[in-house]
This record gives sequence, structure tokens and C-alpha cells, in this order.
Amino acid sequence: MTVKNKLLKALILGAPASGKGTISSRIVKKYTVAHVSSGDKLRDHIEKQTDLGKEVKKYLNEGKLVPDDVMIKFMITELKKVDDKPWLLDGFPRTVGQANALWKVQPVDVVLNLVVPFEVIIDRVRNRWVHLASGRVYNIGFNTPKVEGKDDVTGEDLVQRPDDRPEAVQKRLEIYESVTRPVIDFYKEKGILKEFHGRTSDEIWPKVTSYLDPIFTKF
Ligand code: G5P
Ligand code: MG
Repeated sequence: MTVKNKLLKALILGAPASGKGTISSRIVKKYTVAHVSSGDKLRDHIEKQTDLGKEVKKYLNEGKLVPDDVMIKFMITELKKVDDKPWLLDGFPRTVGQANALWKVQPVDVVLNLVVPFEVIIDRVRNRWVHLASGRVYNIGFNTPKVEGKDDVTGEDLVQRPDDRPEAVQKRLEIYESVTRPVIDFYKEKGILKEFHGRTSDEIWPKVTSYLDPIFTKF
């Protein structure tokens, strides 16, 4: 597909820990596009103890979805802040209700869906460390931080996500199967979904660039 004379609006979908954040950061480095991650934004609110942060904390910690009304209002407001730029949305929408609400205010052009086997995912979350302020993410053995426990850019502490505990991961995967999978069908029916299969982000990345290169050069 080609998109001319307009700002690309793209989504990245995939199960928890399928590499949405990892692939998004590579997309942002290669193409001019703003990365908007619902999970990173919510974690930032929790860290800063805002009213929203206090409201959503228990959902994130337990691996449950934040209710649609809260999420839709929050993300539509966040997207308005970047509507003069091309954007890549990560983590939203996650329910068909959210997908419908987004489609009404901003139909999207491209949807990337990462398909990674579940056993690979379970292994990854055990070794994930994050820098909360930036959303930068590390994995011991894959992209190990230069100094153990410290962010490469700021030198600040890395933390493990509370929802990376095994019981919360299990919950997130169950919710993904039952509630988020229909979102994939929503975009399939619109004819704008492209799937990328692989066991590693390095295997998936060249497939993503082959797909995105012609789309971005048409701008
Ligand atoms: P999030 O933050 O959207 P998830 O569960 O969808 O959370 P997550 O965990 O952020 O997704 P990811 O972004 O898909 O995963 O993956 P990633 O962080 O890039 O990679 C995972 C790990 O694997 C990292 O450590 C990375 O370094 C490593 N890795 C990547 N590639 C490889 C590889 O090839 N090899 C190896 N060895 N490692 C690799 O949402 C969190 C919560 O926020 C709420 C919910 O409570 C949700 O549970 N929320 C919403 N609630 C309702 N509606 C919404 N729209 C919501 N959005 C967020
Ligand atoms: Mg992520």
C-alpha cells in the first residue's frame, strides 16, 4: 500500500513481550515517526503518582486491562498531542471497543502484528529490565545493559516490571488470547493488517523494514 501527502498512522500489535517496544524503537530510529506506547505512558503516571497513575496501578500490577472508558479518553487525548506527526501506536487498541473508538477519530493506515511463540515470550519476561522514565528496555543476553542494573543513556537504575511476575504474565497472556485477539480480526477485515512471524526481534526486523521501506519512501 502507499500513503501519499498524509501523515502515516500506524499500529503495532502483538502478545505481551512479543517485542513491540523493541521493534518500535528500531522503527523510530530508521523512520521519522513518533512512538506512542500506552503501557509506557501508564507506567510513567504510576511512577509520578498522578491521579490516573493511582487509578490504574492495580490493573497493571495484576496484569489486567485498564477499563475501556479510562483508556479511550486517555489515549485519544495523548494522540491529539501528536496529530501533526506520523505516529506508531503500541499497546492501544487492545479491545474491539478501543479499536472502534480509535477508528472513529483516526482511521489508521498500517497495522503490524508480531507473532512470536508463547514459550519464547515466557523466557523473555524473566530477563527483562526497564528504564521507567524513557521506556528503554533491556534483556539479559539479548540487549544486556552496559553496566548491570543501569540505563545505558542516563546511568539511572533499571527496574523489573511488577507485571513480569509469572502469575501476572499468565494473566496477561490469557487476556491477550480472549480479549485482544479479536482486535487482529478487526484490522484483518479492514485489509490493513500485516503479520510478521519469528522467534527473535532480529529475525522479524528485516521483514518489517522490507514492508515499511516502500510505504515511507512514498511520503
Ligand atoms: P504494555 O506495556 O503494552 P504488553 O504486555 O503488551 O505491555 P510488553 O510487555 O511491553 O507488552 P513488548 O513491548 O511487546 O512487551 O515487548 P518488548 O518490551 O519489546 O520485549 C520484551 C522483552 O524481550 C524485553 O526485555 C526485550 O529486550 C526482550 N526481547 C525483544 N526481542 C528479543 C529477542 O529477539 N530475544 C530476546 N532474548 N529478548 C528479546 O501494557 C502493560 C499493561 O498496561 C495496561 C495493561 O494493564 C497492560 O497489562 N494497558 C492497557 N490496558 C487496557 N487497554 C490498553 N490499551 C492498555 N495498554 C496498556
Ligand atoms: Mg512494550
